[in-house]
Amino acid sequence: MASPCVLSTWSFGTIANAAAWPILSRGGAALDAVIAGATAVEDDPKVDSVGTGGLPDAGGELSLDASVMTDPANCGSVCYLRHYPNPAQLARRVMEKTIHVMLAGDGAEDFARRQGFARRETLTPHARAAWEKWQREGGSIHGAEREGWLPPMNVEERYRAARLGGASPDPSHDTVCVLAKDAAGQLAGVCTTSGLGFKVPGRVGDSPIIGHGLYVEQSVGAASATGNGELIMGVCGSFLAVEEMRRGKSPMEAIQEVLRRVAASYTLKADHQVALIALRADGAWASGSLRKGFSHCYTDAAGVRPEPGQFTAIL
Ligand code: SD4
Repeated sequence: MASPCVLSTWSFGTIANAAAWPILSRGGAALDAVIAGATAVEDDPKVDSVGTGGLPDAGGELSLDASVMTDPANCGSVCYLRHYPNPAQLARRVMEKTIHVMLAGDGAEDFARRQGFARRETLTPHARAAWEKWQREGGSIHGAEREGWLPPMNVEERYRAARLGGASPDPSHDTVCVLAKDAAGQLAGVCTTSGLGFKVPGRVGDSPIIGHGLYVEQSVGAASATGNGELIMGVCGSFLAVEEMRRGKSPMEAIQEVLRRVAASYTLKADHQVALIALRADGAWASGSLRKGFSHCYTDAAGVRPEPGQFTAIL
């Protein structure tokens, strides 16, 4: 019997792990556990970067992206999903009920309706107010299309600064990635987000794209990424991390290689952030980020560990 564990991103990873761990600890499947973890964060209206409560795009509309994976032949995703609050569950339906991997926009919404998902208002008054404030302060679709514009990012750090008495924080935008291993030794992963705050309408990031926001291969391991999707997509971040583990690297070395590749491939801006978590098939795991401010939550039979990321590439 394997030792079950679950690893997720950011401080709200504690919410994901609290929902996933009871499933794992009673011998349940990693896939059920990661979906339960993702759903718990999607359903928390206080998390303004995932599911209900997420910040909208520059046009004031909330669109959600998610992917789920257990192996190359078993993955699914949805992107640009509006009015349905649980993209991770819908991504699982795409994986299990269709011959396809990815559904987008209107088609994904029609599929959700046919699958019996309830259409709901997902934009909360709080998220709408944040968008209105952004507009009052000069934000616009035109501005969002401007070269050099950068959506609010790396915000946990700013929240911490604000709590310590600094200026009020920028709006948050962080993705929940959940990787788990169950008692049968099976791996599963999910990645779910509302994407970057006030993004250009129609923009889709790394999270729902297999190999970018998430990659899982049973015999090797799992990896998932968060941060500026545009930086993750150019290097196939999660696939690269799993590929490095396949070549014998530890989860930490694999993450470091991805971060090195990101730093070498882009002209980084001060606010750019990329972070990854990785879980190898034998249960070894790691987390790391380009810049400080990242945190993860790891849970196993010994308890819950909400901790800062283990490695920071640029101090
Ligand atoms: C995206 N990677 O849509 C997501 C956002 C994120 O921390 O993870 N923010 O680009």
